[in-house]
Amino acid sequence: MAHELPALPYDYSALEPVIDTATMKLHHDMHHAAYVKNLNAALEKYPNLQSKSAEDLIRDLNSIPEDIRGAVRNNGGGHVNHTMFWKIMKPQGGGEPTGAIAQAITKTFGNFNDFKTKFNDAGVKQFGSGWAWLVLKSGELQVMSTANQDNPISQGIHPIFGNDVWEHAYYLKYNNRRPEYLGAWWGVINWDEVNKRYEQAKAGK
Ligand code: MN3
Repeated sequence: MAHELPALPYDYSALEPVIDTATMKLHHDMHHAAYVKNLNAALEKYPNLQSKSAEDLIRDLNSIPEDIRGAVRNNGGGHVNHTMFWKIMKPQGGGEPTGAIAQAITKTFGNFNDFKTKFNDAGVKQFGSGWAWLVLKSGELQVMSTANQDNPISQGIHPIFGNDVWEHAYYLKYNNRRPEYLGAWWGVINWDEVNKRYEQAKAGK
């Protein structure tokens, strides 16, 4: 069963003005599609790996044959990361966190604003391409960043949500102003989905 590009759960224009329509089209239809295509191509000569989920493939990269390990890391990671990314955003999202994640953020970071500052800082300081993350590591919330399409699950860490700081995610609208993109992005976050992912992380999934 080949990996498939998931449909966006809303229109290309639904996250305007935070994320512009042209960026959404390119990002989903070209970038994410390419990760899926390249992941499938890498798995072509390894039928026994084709039934594994993308998450399972990147969870234990050492078990992936060396000749496709880099391709699986980059494209499997790209597929997992973007599949998450579309879901943790929504039109008319944003606002203060809700539910269990709200309490956990306050407990760990003091308040939502201090958490946002820390998260945005991780995104700004990620040199080149990568992601900023809120993760659950050994039962504790933590902010981290990864390079390229690396996902925390390859390090045994549960990703709760991440923001894409590759230039393709913001350059058309924000040009080189990554901090402005990171600040505006909180206006589309989907706290219901984040809470779902927090529960899954706590359950060790
Ligand atoms: Mn991207």
